[in-house]
Amino acid sequence: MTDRPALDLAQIREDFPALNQSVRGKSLVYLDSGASAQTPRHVLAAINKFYLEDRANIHRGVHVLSQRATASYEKARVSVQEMLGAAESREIIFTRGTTEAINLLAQTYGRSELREGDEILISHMEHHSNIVPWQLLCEQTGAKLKVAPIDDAGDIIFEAYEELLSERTKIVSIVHVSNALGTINPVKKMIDAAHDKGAIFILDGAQAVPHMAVDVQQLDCDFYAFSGHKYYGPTGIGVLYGKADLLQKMPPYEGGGDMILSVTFEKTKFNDLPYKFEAGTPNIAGVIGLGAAVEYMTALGMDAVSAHEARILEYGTEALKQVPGLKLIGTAKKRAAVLSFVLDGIHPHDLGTIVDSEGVAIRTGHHCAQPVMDRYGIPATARASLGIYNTEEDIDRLVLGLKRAIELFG
Ligand code: 7TS
Repeated sequence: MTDRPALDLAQIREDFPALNQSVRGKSLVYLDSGASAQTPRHVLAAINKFYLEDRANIHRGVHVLSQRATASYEKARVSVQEMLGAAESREIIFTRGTTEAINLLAQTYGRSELREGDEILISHMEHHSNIVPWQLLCEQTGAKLKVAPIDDAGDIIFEAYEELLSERTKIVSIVHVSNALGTINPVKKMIDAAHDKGAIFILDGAQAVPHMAVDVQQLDCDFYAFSGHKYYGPTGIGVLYGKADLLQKMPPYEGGGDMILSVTFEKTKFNDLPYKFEAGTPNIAGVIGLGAAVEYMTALGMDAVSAHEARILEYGTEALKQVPGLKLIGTAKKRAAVLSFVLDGIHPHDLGTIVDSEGVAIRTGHHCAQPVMDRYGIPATARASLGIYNTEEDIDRLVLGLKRAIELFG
């Protein structure tokens, strides 16, 4: 652990225009990057350039603008490939986000590979987008959904996970970092255990990619999904990484333009990877913006990002522990970027409203992880989630807001 932040926080905060504003008469403190992060100028400039100079459709024009747009789009794919450590750029599929990536897997890989009696294993800390697509698939195929339990701290109980794995397990789909608890799962050993039983392993990396270096080849996961908007990129864009041999044998998700080589009424020949999974005109500006986000984060260095956020998380954990009546939900051994909590006698929604009146943005609710709330016997939590631009002062402002809530309700 370094003593001084390797990130230039003043410069970073300057890079994010939205942070430099007042809300409710106070300077904004943004502690909701887990829901959606802010956008740096570098990303805004790339999107602007596309719309101002290069706007055209991709993969189909001989003219200059189309060629420029295509080049920027495909350059972004290579940037994402390098960022994830994927072997080939054709293993990077652009989707609308994590949600679409997981639905794509359920409806293509899942529907073609699973039979009645097969099993899908998830965990008790999944986001709804890594639960519901599998429930739909179970209804369609007769497969069964199994759930690995978590302990009171919010760690997966590894022995129970191992016991749930069997020859019947065909798919394991697990969150890399929990959005509701902050738990960083021990995914390498979970992946190895799943592979030993012949199952494929999907990682939901929505809350991991913004906070830590990820290497899909080193992890040896079969698929990896994340969303651009939590990674300082645009909304409406995300990524599905998949091993080429698996993607190749999967049927397409949607039919349409760009995903075909030839079409007759008798027979359509599908395009090669990655285009087989990118039907229709894609979110070109979104992809280009995501590519710029990769450039921005790579220049900062993910090790520096992780070290900075770990320091703020530790500071925040200690600060929140001092607040009377506050209970942290999620105290796993390894955590990233999330401070989820409840406060005696004050509903999380009231807490959220009061700290908002102090200019502090946090999220309250079940965070699309209702089973996590059920596990702790609570309807909701208040959640402060960190990004690269957060500082100790942001935490101090949150604590002041919480104290104000206690004054009002206490
Ligand atoms: N998986 C995880 C772990 C998430 O945190 C989210 C979004 C998703 C999947 C879905 O991502 P999407 O971009 O496709 O919507 N999580 C949150 C959150 O914690 N607060 O708002 C959205």
